[in-house]
Amino acid sequence: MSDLFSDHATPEGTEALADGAMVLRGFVADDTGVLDAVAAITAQAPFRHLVTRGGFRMSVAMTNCGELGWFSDRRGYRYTSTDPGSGQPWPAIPPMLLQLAHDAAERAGFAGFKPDACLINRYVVGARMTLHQDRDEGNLDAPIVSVSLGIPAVFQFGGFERTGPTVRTPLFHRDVVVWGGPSRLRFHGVLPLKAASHALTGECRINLTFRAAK
Ligand code: MD6
Ligand code: FE
Repeated sequence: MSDLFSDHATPEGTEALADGAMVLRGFVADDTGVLDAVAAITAQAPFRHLVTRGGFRMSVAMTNCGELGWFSDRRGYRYTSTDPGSGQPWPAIPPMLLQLAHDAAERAGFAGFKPDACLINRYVVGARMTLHQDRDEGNLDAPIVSVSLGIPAVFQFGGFERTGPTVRTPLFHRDVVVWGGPSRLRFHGVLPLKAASHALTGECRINLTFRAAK
């Protein structure tokens, strides 16, 4: 993968996916710290399976922290300032997660990233995310920082239309994808998870995506 864009110099331990999109391999130093933070968030705002506008139950379970949280129901997709399940504000983004997102963005060349939304996804074996664009955010100049923990997944990314060629890369425990600039609106998805187990998460994958949504 790293010689796909061999004319683009990338920092040590990083792999360019496209112009403005890269994987930072093993970037998460404190994996248990991140998972403890996720556990504290889900104690307040539990994982749940959202439905799409079309009425399909998503295979990935979701929750959020931050001033805004991503939500979907029969009325469609949107960001909300409260958890529709409880009526309470989404839990705040813990400082250690803000720091992680900021540092990953900086490492990828996006200085000063201050996310106000963090979508947390939980995948079990067989769960997947079909090709989509992340375009509901107010600030498309800011990148997205995406943290992978637990069992591996295959990330799929394409161009600016749903159809057309895609490239695939595995994402492992502690990898971070940073995605912005000219790649910010690329279609991407996650293939159905294969059976596996991880010492810290069991048979699941936890993904956190940090955005500037306001
Ligand atoms: C996932 N990630 O990795 C889903 N979106 O589970 C995303 O949808 C995503 O990883 C935008 C940028 C990076 C991502
Ligand atoms: Fe996405």
